[in-house]
Amino acid sequence: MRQLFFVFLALSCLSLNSCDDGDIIDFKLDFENTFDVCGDTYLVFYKTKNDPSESLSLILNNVTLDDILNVDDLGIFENTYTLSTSNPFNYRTYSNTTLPSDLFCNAIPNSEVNITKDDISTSGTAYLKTILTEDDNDDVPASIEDRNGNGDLDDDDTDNDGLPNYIDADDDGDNILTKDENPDPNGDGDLSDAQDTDADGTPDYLDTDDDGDGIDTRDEENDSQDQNPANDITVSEFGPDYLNKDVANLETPVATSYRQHSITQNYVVTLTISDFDLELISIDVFDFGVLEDSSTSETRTITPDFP
Ligand SMILES: [Ca+2]
Ligand SMILES: [Ca+2]
Ligand SMILES: [Ca+2]
Ligand SMILES: [Ca+2]
Repeated sequence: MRQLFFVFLALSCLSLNSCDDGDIIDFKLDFENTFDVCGDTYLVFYKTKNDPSESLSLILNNVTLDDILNVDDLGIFENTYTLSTSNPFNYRTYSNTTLPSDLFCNAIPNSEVNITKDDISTSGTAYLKTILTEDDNDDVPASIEDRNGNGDLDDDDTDNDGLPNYIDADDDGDNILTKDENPDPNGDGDLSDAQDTDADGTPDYLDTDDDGDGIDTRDEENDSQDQNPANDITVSEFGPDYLNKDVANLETPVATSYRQHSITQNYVVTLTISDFDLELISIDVFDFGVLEDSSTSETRTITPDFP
């Protein structure tokens, strides 16, 4: 847990702007560096703690979760909001020993909640920033998927299917997932031991003809043409035909489609509140932390256009 440390000043001290050491109260707010969100047509960003029970919350009207997850082409959303009576920032204390999980966003407030202090700021700004990162979870580190090594992940597309390698779960477009072609058998991040069935110097995950029999892997579907050559086995003791150079069937229909790809999406939403006017907290910039919400982890699927 990251401990947030504030120096609290008595209100009289703030107004006079001159206090001796005896007026400064050291005060620790033991909130986590994460926050939650709820609401539909408006959002409440909040964090709570117990012992003693306290909450920090920010309401933003006319903002939805979809809005703040709607990133641009660079995977970024950012916006600054002005605090007001309809966008207030609150610090509250409670006499309750523990706070209920449904403290906010209830049509009917929980009658058992007893607020002992409600400190509110209706001035200042809130800055929200969302950064989306995507990954193919293919066991190949993103740095290695930057095959031309220029630091730009978007211009590396080994199979030219429109999906850059770092989000392409089938890098050679052979309809066998990269992770199933054993790019890193011992999982140490060093791909020099990547599986290379035909020993042609091109690891299987980048080799369109894994057994070197002259028939492309994705065309070795002798049994079922379902964009999965792994389940086409003519001789069981030698495994799938795409890894068996002695099975090279020219009669099999060639592939006409790529398999569906899954791409995981992780949204990191951060909130910073500045220049607010709370009676109890004197700080110029408050790092509210990182949003923890199930909506920040998604998966999208795509089937690349077949050449
Ligand atoms: Ca690709
Ligand atoms: Ca990949
Ligand atoms: Ca391959
Ligand atoms: Ca074969």
